[in-house]
Amino acid sequence: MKNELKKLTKAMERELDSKRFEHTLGVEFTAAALAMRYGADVLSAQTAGLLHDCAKCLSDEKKISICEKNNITISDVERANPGLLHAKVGGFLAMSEYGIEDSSVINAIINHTTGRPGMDLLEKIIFTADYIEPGRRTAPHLGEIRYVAFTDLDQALLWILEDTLNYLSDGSQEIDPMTEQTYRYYSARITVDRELRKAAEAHHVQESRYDE
Ligand code: DGI
Ligand code: FE
Ligand code: FE
Repeated sequence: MKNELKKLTKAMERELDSKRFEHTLGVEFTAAALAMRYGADVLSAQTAGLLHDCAKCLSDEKKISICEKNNITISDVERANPGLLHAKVGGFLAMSEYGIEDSSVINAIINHTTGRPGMDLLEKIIFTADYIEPGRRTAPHLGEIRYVAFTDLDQALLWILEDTLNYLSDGSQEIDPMTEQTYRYYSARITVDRELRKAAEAHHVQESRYDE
């Protein structure tokens, strides 16, 4: 199985530009750590982390043509913002190109950008790892959310969704209805833990910085 990860790592190094490949390794590593913390399958977390952005460096035309050839529906928002399709297309390629059969790994890839109501543990782990991995530099509350992610995964999820919608609400990008649905679902079920946020703010986790 470890050989399998090695093969997938080589494939990602070929498929992705170097910045995206570094990010991918960061998500793999962070997903593994979160899986250890929350009792998810570590190898599944590594596999989903490695492959989550496997379609990120394809052109918009290519992503759209993969969808059209394989009966993957494209919503109006996705057609207008084909970047969003890298998650769905990534899930498809994980199956068709990279031999992944585990549906929980495939779902975690498909839902890593917008999330979805009722995510399972692995989906939450990949969604969160994508936001907090060490190479991520400029997300709001990054240091605080890194702390919270290892304390209470649902609190981290809610904070990430809140910040993502805030970031998108400047109007420059269209909001996928799924991003809003995910936020509404979790904000109805999870009460913000103010004490935890205060603890996270006090914790002052240094945001990682590295040369461009
Ligand atoms: O692929 P990554 O950059 O690692 O991360 P990602 O798959 O979460 O994609 C991140 C981008 O997706 C980020 O800039 C926010 C954006 N995003 C998330 N939800 C939506 C969205 N973009 C649009 N246009 N609409 C959304 O609802
Ligand atoms: Fe992504
Ligand atoms: Fe990513």
